[in-house]
Amino acid sequence: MTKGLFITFEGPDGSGKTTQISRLAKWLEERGFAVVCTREPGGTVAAEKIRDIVLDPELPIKAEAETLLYLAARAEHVEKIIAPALAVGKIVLCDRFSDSTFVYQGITRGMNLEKLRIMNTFATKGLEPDITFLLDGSPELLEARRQKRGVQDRFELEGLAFQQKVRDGFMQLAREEEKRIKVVYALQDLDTVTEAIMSQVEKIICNRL
Ligand code: Z5A
Repeated sequence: MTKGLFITFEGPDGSGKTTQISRLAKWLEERGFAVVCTREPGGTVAAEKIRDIVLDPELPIKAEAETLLYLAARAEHVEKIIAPALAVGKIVLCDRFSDSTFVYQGITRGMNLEKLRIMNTFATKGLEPDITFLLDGSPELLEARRQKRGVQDRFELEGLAFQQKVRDGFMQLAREEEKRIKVVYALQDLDTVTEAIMSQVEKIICNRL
């Protein structure tokens, strides 16, 4: 492929994004594609430092400041990692991106969505994913997975009502952008989820080659 492919993974915490990214990366690499796996907030030294701040449950931050920190991390990440990889034809698999801002800071925290979209475009210079996999599942069942992990970040401590708002927010975005955002039911066995994702990626790659 001459132009890279930008694939993002979204969904509630613990929905299996990280697991599916590593499975998809392995599958793509075995087929000879150059893959970059990355995450938000994070991906660069500065953005990882911002990650430590925004996910610290003992460091309360106002919604406005939190939003700006996520966007600052994204601006760094796009400029230094994502855009350069796409420019040389790599496939970028990113754990969360702009949709998380629209759901967590916008729909869930109540920041104005239109303003957020404008600020986000400033941070990304207009870069949008080619395809997004939304790993969806009921908050109660995902909560059981999260509890197994132990350590909780700022959002994990918010409770089930918050998680339901997050789920509804992602589904709202999926309805608005059904061509880009593919909903995959996360509470199936690992292989079934992976196959659903791989078949969509295969279709896109075949159309690009
Ligand atoms: N955030 C924001 O507010 N605004 C923004 O703009 C951005 C982010 C970019 C980042 O958290 C937080 O930042 C996030 C939103 C906010 N907060 N929340 N909530 P993070 O990066 O620390 O975590 P996360 O992205 O929310 O999730 P995660 O911990 O990385 O989980 P995951 O990647 O979705 O799941 P996993 O680690 O692959 O799987 C979780 C466990 O389930 C693990 O033990 C797996 O082995 C198991 N698993 C996965 N799939 C299956 C299946 N199919 N069956 C059985 N078990 C499974």
